[in-house]
Amino acid sequence: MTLPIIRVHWLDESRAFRVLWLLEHLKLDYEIIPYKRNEGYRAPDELKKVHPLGRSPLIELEDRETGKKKILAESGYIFQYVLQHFDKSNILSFSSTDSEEKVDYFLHYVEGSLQPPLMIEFLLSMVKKAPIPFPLSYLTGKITGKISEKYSQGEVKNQFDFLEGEIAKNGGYIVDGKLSGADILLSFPLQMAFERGFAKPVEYPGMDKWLKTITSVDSYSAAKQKANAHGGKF
Ligand SMILES: N[C@@H](CCC(=O)N[C@@H](CS)C(=O)NCC(=O)O)C(=O)O
Repeated sequence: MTLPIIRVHWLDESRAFRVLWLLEHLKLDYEIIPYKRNEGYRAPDELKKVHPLGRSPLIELEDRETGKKKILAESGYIFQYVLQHFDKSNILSFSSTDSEEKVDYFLHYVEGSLQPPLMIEFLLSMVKKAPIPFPLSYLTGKITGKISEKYSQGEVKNQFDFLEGEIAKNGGYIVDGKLSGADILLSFPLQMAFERGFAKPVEYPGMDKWLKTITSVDSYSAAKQKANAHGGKF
């Protein structure tokens, strides 16, 4: 089967990095179409010409014979599609259906359950850091602190405890003792959470070790190099 031309609409400093890593790991040829964040740290408007929501990642698949193009959005769906259609030598796949189903679950879990409380913590931290004059800063500090305390902080802990347990049960990986698309997709929110101080690596030694292990593969460095060559700050 001839593979289509794969183009990644890649936003710098974003979760789109995982798609580069996935494609590198599967040794697929692909092109990168880079976008820089604007002064408000949002994606530039050009991305809306590719998909109405204007978010990244997006992948564009072009049939080499007919020239017909397809745009795929949503990281979990992009992963599922790429793994299903392009991992023909089963580099990241499992022979067991149960394991494959677990991977699918995590591909939905990352954006559906893990990302929302992390996003809330991120937004609250931005408000805390904003140059708001006193006494308004006192008030916003109290409100953000309460939202974090009543919901997002506890929810992040809930998610992290769950993932620490999964890694312990699965031989140091998310699913059944080997690197899969689930590990690659989970890497970004967990790296960000540690970097931003929403969780501490010492409290999650399994996850800390897991991150070091999975990011030590060649495909990770190769994806970083590609991102850097396109002006990436990662
Ligand atoms: N659920 C989507 C989220 C996509 C998304 O929000 N991407 C961010 C990059 S981290 C983005 O494009 N942000 C720019 C913006 O919102 O303007 C996915 O999993 O792909």
